[in-house]
Amino acid sequence: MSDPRLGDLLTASLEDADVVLLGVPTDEGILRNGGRPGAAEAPGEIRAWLRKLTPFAGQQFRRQLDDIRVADIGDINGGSLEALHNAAAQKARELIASGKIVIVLGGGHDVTYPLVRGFWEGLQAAEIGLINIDAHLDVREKKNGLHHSGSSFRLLIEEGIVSGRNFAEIGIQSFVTAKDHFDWVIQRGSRILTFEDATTAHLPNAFEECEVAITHGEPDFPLYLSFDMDSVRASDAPGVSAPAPIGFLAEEAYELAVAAGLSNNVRMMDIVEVSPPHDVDGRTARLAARMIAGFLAGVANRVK
Ligand SMILES: [Mn+2]
Repeated sequence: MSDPRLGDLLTASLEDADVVLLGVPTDEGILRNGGRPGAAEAPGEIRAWLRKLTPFAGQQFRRQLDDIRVADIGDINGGSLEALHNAAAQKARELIASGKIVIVLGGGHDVTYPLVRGFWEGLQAAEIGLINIDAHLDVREKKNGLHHSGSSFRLLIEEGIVSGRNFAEIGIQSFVTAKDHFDWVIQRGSRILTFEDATTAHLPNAFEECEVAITHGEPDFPLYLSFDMDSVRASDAPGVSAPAPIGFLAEEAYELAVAAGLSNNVRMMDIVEVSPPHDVDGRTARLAARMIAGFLAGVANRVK
């Protein structure tokens, strides 16, 4: 009997791959934002759990993970945070321009700013859509002139990389969000689906509702999904920089990842803020690994 593992399957060459896995290990942007470091260890830890999973997504799926080709091209390293961000943007640009679906393992949430910039440049599309699943809005201003883990979405909108009407945030929580920041996002014409709003609906429907809203129902509207693991409640995801007592269940985070994988529009996804030194029994990294597997199952079963 054969019992293959994803570790045996994440071996496609970059040229042949449908999906590319990339790590951006850094927690410098979290430190700049006053948070707890540790996210620099996340890509290695998430990969270790991912490699142990089987490619069998379940009988509810027509195709399994061995029906797609996935290349793990390792981590981006080096230098100052700005140098790392530039290298990440360059890599995202190249991979997206060559038609790959890209999954990025952060890193703090600051990495989303250069990655979306690279995504936009690589596509050479007039417009892109962006969904952030997060407890926080992450639209703070720079600190001392420097970008940090709480400012990615402000920069992306202010620099015109994403227009406000093409941006949505899902899972935003009470009492960790400044009203001025909330108002700023709404004034940009963006959509906020709070944690309370999102959990009243079946979550995959909430994702699709946001997708339809920000892509204006147009087919082939390229979409980037950013998933901050602190949107999951701390009992299910203790290993993050900013744990939250309230948040999505592990199952809900998994279902959101599957929904994103199934969407033809989603060309790139990041999972950020996992912090292995604060984790309990690898719970958070294991959940991130399951979410990546779920996203891959969705990709394998896309209806083209
Ligand atoms: Mn965030």
